[in-house]
Amino acid sequence: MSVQLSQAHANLHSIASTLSVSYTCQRNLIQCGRGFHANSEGERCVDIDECETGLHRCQEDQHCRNTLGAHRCDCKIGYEHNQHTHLCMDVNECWRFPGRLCAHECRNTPGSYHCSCSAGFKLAVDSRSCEDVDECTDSPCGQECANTYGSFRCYCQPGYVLNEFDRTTCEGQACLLQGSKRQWHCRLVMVLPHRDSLALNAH
Ligand SMILES: [Ca+2]
Ligand SMILES: [Ca+2]
Repeated sequence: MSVQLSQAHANLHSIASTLSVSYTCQRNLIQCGRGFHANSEGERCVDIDECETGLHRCQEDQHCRNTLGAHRCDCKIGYEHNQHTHLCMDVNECWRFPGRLCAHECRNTPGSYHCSCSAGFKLAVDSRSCEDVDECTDSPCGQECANTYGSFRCYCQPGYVLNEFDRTTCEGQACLLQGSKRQWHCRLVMVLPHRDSLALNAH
């Protein structure tokens, strides 16, 4: 205890005995700047974690990040701070990175984006590339099917021709021997997709 402090202590003791009151010596409270507060011992200033204590001013769609003496409100992934509105706005990834995210088509969504493929293709496992659909696995042709990149083609066995309208049905004329007079007549045979056959008599 310094000489001055000892003298002050003696003076206080003298005054206290005169007034019949007790006293204790307390350390002066430390003064901390904005964003800081005194630690529990009152010895030093420590940072206030506004994110932990709920003192932040972040919106619900923002992430609070504590910094020394302050805090930040970061936008979530897929959003960015707009200087005019001061809000977190969705990033239109399709506009920002044209042709770089999706093999075929890109559709912007809130906070993200979605790739899709042209007809005849399906989205690959990486959710970006497009791969050919093998349409022949679903037997779309009356007779034969050939898968092609982005499409498929039907063709018919000898004696049959492909219907020029639906491009899947095979039509043929099979001549049949009928009766004892050995008369011939022909019937139109349509071979439809999924192996259903329809026979129409044609004389
Ligand atoms: Ca987006
Ligand atoms: Ca195909």
